[in-house]
Amino acid sequence: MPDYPFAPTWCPGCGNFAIWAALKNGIATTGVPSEKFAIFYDVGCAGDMADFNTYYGFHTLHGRALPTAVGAKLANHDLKVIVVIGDGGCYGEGGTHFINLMRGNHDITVLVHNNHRYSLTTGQMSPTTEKGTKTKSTPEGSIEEAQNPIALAVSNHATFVAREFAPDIARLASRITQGIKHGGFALIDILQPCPIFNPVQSPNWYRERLVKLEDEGHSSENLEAAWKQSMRTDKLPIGLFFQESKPAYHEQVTELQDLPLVKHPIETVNLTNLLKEFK
Ligand SMILES: Cc1ncc(C[n+]2csc(CCOP(=O)(O)OP(=O)(O)O)c2C)c(N)n1
Repeated sequence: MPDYPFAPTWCPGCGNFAIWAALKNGIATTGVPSEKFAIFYDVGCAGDMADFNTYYGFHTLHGRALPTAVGAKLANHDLKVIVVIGDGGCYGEGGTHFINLMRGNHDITVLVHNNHRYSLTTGQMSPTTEKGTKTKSTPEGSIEEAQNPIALAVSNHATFVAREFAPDIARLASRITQGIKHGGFALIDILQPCPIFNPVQSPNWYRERLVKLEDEGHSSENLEAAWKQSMRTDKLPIGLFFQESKPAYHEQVTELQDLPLVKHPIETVNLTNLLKEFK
């Protein structure tokens, strides 16, 4: 039996190694003690990070890392809450949760390990797979159009929308720090090479297409410009598409104004009067 935490089981060359390093670095740079973090891991190769980390956390299934993280944040909003999830989990299985977390501006940093495949299940198409791609589940080429998560987030009230490239660890780490400090919903869609189940979208494939938003004169305060950048097909922009400051969900709940829910005194509730209302 190996000592805990276990050594990573990811394949050689997997982008998850870089994201793992960037996450730990990004957390450390916030200066917030690590015991103040709670990380919610989804199913898949991305979520297997649960076995290799020593932060507080919870390993969930099929997109449910998102609502579970919301529950934890509302129970104890003193925590910094992070979700580690694949593109299949976030944009497919948990797609409706994803949409509603953005609408609520829940103060959660969502790291989507976007390898454009369901990789743990050995490379089936995911919502971000390009139309026409041959995978194990689409031997004649996928029929559906690919989802555009950045455009979806920009148009659906997300208050922090970023895309980064996994192998650029230092840049990703500082974006993660920024997302954690944002104080509202933060999406970081991370382009993650998967050399085994998606060898076409290799690090070099990405490098030929990436442009940095800051080199394009982009202002992250401009929603319309963020939309235009998110819809580009000539290049693949990385960086901060959009950020705005708005109250987070827990800041708008009257009962949570004074104290986190877990610190509220537990009082004996007399159910008699309450039950009378149902007679
Ligand atoms: C009920 C159930 N349905 C389906 C699966 C298979 N399954 C395991 S991981 C996964 C999705 C992983 O894809 P993604 O979220 O993109 O993460 P990745 O593995 O690529 O990091 C699926 C569908 C399962 N384990 N249980």
